[in-house]
Amino acid sequence: MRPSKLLLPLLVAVISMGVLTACGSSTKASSSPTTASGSPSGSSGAVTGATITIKNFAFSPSTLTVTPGSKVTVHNEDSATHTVTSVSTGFNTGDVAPGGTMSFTAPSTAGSYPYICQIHQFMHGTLVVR
Ligand SMILES: [Cu+2]
Repeated sequence: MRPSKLLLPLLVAVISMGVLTACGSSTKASSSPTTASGSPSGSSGAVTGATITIKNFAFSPSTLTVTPGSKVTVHNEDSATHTVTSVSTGFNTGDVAPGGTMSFTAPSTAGSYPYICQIHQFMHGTLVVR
């Protein structure tokens, strides 16, 4: 009876220590989301030369179909600044100056992505990814 009485507290101590350290290390790991907004601008193997042309406060074509992750060029032929901004999260060219050209990368997930001009929100278009 003597050896077991000595062993038990030791066992409990070892087990509790192990549980404590396991708990502490797993839950304390704070996953800080590093907002990496810098997308690599390496244009390697352009898929399709899809282009959205803005003219007379309208997107042309109004519905553009591209492959996932392909590069889309936006050309502004108006005398006003426009943007191509997806309604939900997806893409945003930012300001495209009159006569200017911008490009963005299409979403990698297939779907229908409505977009607007942030400045003239009556301007609507749809990017279809498939
Ligand atoms: Cu506009």
